[in-house]
Amino acid sequence: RQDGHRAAAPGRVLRELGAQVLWANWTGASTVPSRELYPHQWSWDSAFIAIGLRHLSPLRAQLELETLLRAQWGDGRVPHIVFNDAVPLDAYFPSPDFWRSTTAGRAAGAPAGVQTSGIVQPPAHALAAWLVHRADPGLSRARSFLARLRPRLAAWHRYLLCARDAGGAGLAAVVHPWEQGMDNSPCWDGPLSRVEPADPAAYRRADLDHGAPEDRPTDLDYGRYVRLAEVYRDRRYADAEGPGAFAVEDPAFNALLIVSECALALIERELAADDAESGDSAESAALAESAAERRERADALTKTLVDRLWDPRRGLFLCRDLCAPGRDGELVPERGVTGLIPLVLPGLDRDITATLVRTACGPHFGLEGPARLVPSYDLTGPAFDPRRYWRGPAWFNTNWLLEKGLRLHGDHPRADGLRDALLEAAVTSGFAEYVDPYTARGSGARGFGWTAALALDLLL
Ligand code: 9WN
Repeated sequence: RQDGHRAAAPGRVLRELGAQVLWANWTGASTVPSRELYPHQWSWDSAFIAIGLRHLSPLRAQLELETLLRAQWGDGRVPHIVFNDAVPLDAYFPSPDFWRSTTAGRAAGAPAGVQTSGIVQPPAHALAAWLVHRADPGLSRARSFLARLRPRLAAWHRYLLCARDAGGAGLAAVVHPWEQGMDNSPCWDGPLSRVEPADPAAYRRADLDHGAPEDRPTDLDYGRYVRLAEVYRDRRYADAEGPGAFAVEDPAFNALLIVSECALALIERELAADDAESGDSAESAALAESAAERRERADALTKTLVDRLWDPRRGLFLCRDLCAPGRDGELVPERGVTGLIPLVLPGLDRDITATLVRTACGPHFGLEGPARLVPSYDLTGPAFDPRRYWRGPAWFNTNWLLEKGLRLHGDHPRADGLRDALLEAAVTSGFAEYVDPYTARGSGARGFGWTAALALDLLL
């Protein structure tokens, strides 16, 4: 299937192939990223998958988000993995017995009826919920989809904005590279270097049963991931004691939080209008006020993002390593695609958006040549590797976000070019997990959930 469908695959063929992937990965209540490599539900994958699934089945797209949010913890966190009990324990590492959500997670309010991880992933969910609602507002109202999800989304954002404000400036910090979602990005090499790796004999990497070692993070990276997760678990997932050995303010994570705050404001305005229509004026006024506060918060957070993470010299946002020496830690001098993602923000200064587009098109990311898709890391950087996961390959979710950002700021020709390149790479690679940024040759899993979903979204 890999190279069987050429660039000009008509929309109908692409839609059918993308739908086949999403149907094959559907488990009855949610979608796995990949049957082999990732056989459970992942948090930000589900958000992107719901955005595509809404075009095929608005009901399934609603269920996708509902299933994830049912696994929310009492403190508001949405776990990065919701485990499927029917899958053998050794199919994925770390498995539920590692995270111990129902015991170690109890103090933080982990739910009893489902096993989850204890860390989070980027908050794209309110954005997804809004888009899913818009796909079929009648069905959404009939199932009270937004009304049921809103309190959960609000608690999720509150958790990130309060419990995760490790830097004290208002931005959310991630405490593990898996939380940011770009696991082995060179942006983490510095912050991770202080982490003592766990003993490799104490665990088995199930990912290497399905993924080529040269495509995946190294054993040294894994040792550090495991150590960080163990320490957080053994502290019972408590955030109040302050960050452990790793705490980073990340541009993409916070940009998605801001975009989702704006989406949650739209959700609240919609619900306020419904309440006004049904005569509940007190509830309607409360929702409208909350929506207005969220808009203001989104503007304030955008300013903070610029103050704390913008690097005018490099022309992109950087990660802030909060555990580095100094009162505010230090900016990490690596160019990762995370630093371009704030292009999705509606409230960014024109100068900054123009600079971000220049950076995306320039030698470091090569959007106007030589790259076909925007790489995950600086093409000229010392750590660049076109095969290894988040150290160079191009990913479909980050490119989809950049396509949205270009379009939002009125750059339709570039957005069209990126969309066409994404669609071509998705279909010719068999909906690969990631591709070589120069050749668009696929690597990692095939039939990958968000690749199919976001291609469907771009088609329509
Ligand atoms: C760890 C599921 C996830 C994505 C991440 C991606 C990868 C997991 C892994 O797969 O991470 O969470 O086992 O490598 O880096 O972004 O959500 O697709």
